Amino acid sequence: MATQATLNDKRSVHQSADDGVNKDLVRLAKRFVLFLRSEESSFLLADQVPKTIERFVKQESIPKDDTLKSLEKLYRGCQEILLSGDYAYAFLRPRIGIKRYYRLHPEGEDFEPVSRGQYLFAKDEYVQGYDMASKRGLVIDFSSFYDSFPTVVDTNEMGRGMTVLNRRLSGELYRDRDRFQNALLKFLSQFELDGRPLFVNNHQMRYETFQEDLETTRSFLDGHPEEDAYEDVAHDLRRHGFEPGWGAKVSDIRSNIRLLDKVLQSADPDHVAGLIGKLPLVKNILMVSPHGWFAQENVLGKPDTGGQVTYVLDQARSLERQLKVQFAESGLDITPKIVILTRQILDAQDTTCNQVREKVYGTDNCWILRVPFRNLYGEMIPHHVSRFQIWPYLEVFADEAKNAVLAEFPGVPDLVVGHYSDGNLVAHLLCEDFGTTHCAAVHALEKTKYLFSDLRWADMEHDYHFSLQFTADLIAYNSADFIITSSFREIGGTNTEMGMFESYETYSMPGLYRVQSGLDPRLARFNIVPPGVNEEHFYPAHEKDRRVEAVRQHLVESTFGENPSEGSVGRLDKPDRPAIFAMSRIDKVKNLAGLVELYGKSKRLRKKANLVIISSETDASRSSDIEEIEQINRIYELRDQYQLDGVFRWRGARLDKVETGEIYRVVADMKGIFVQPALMETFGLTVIEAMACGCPVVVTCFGGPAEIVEPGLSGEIENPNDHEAFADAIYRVISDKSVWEDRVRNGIERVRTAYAWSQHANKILSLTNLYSYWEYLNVMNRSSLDRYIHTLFHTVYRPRAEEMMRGA
Ligand code: LCN
Repeated sequence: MATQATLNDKRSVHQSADDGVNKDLVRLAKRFVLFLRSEESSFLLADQVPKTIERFVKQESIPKDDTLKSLEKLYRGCQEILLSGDYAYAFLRPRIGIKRYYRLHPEGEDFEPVSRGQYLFAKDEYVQGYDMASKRGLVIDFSSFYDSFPTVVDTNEMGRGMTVLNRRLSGELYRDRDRFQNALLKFLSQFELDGRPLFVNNHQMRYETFQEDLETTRSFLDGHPEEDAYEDVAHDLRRHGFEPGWGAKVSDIRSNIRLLDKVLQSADPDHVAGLIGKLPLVKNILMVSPHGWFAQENVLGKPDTGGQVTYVLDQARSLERQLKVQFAESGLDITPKIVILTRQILDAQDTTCNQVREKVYGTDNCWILRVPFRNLYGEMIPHHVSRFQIWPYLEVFADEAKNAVLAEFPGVPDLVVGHYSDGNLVAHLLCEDFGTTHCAAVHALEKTKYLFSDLRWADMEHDYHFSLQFTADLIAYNSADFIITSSFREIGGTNTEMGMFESYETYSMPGLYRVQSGLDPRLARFNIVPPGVNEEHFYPAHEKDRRVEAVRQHLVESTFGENPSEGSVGRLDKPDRPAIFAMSRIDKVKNLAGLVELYGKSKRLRKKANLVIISSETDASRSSDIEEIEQINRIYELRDQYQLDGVFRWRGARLDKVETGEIYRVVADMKGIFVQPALMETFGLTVIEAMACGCPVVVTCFGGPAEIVEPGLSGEIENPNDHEAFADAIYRVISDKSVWEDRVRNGIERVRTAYAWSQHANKILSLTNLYSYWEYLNVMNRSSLDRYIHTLFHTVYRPRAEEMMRGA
């Protein structure tokens, strides 16, 4: 089959003055390949390519002429170069959304385009040798299922899936007007409340007959006082086929019915979104988040437990709030219900993770529901299981959860929101049974976090089990009706960095399978829906009358004082100096050790400010997590190496939400700064929380934080591997009062305008309605895709999970 890559790649990889082969460039590229062979570097990753070219130029005394410029241009954005067999292969990604694969033979006259399949073969050959690589194996290719599914053309529209889908499908369907009009009426007539129809009654399933009723109703409403309630017009509306749900007041009912008329007549995508997106179609929601420790207190900072828990709880609260508003505005007396399904951990330590049911604080009807993991013999697993080890438990968990969930709702939920890879796999299994719309929230994809996690999966399998996780990702994210991410980068990356989802498009796990088309980041399924901040806890430091003095004082003493809380390390000689503050788990990827090192190296930072870190643990002997132990030990080494006594405080604590908001404000009171130095961060909720509290931020350039912060305006963005640059950025802000104040002001404003939970919840509800609607019209031809996904689960995922369980 001709893949997209071969079709795209007909044009030449380079251009010369006469538009023919640029012989000088090919010659130079071949010399570069010989140089690689002599260096014995047979695999270069994106960040190594420019450095290697630099070395090549220096060592080989390459003239800095136009040919060299062309070579540098050719390899700009190059993701991989590998030497395999006689050839050198390159995966070029000149900009977002564009991928090309080429190879060059030492005696070749030009670069040769290769298909994705050939490229993956070369990678396998590189890892396994020719004989193994040429054996028949499993090839995964989802592309044919999406032949008729809308994709974005302009890469700027990546992540605006709903807009693209609406535009395409509205246009297409309107060409078949009859079908569109009747289908919309039929769609609306399927909703009911306690056995009574909503919106339109099922006598109104044909537009021809409905049209007259619509016109009569419109003029009837036009003549009615705007402030009258639904009850005043209910009888007349019903006579013409209109049931409750259009509004609580005549003014709302009138504008919604006008909109319905417009949609039926024109299928304009904005009207479709405006009408269907706003209708109260969802009342019961299931959220699935088995990841980490899930509870409302004492869990943040425990292994695998951070922003996701905060996100899920706040999302549940905001969804309930918006559902209530929606029902009130539509005149419907409905109490929505939200259930968060997570795992039960019997050895709950100081948490409530052993409780089966728990009410979510500040809600009327949101519940946490816990179901245990079980071993081969059906016995409960009492302890927490790391995110890398949970794969064998999920199918049985989903089966048991199914009955527990059904006991919570009157029927099946109207929407299932899966969270992270494990939650989305379970959400997929449940939705297969329920037939419910599946919204997938991502939080993190591990693939780009770990170098060679696909190619070298076999070496890492014992600790990480990526074969299961990446298969689960392919299954769950292909099966979800729509995917929400917090940032663009998660989908399409940047001009130099691959998007997290993009990395699932074409990859190989040698010996397991080759993925020729896994997840296409251009599909109109991806929607950027950033989270918000909880305004109750995260508000600016200058709002003094909202702050609780006792909490402030306690935090000052326990974090900065002479007698800090138990588990704290280090002394502060001048506790009132500005603090360079960081707070996170101690995973390697969070890079707290990198922060200690760059602070230790910078004399002027040490002179100006203290380094203050809060993480859940400071004592390696109390941890059982390998990465955590390694990182803790490394921080102690660095503390000694740079003699940080007197300027470094490391507090081992898990703060609750009240304290978390207040600690950022305390840091702001001291004219300090919050830093986020992660080597990769999907979004970075802590960044928006700190900004909302009036704490300036310096953040990593890798991942979501770089999309939150507008550099030089609402914060600074730097490469945390470049210690000097990162330290300079911190210094710039803390050493200049006006810069500091400027960042505070702009940071607060940025969060206020761009990150609100109410917007988030509204968007999810309207996406749910719209995707369910298009799905209902069967424009996506899902059944063959579903069968392929089902096969993948049963032939790849399940046997591997069973094998892992037997080995556990
Ligand atoms: C997981 C992460 O790694 C963070 O970057 C996010 O802020 C969090 O989940 C919430 O989505």
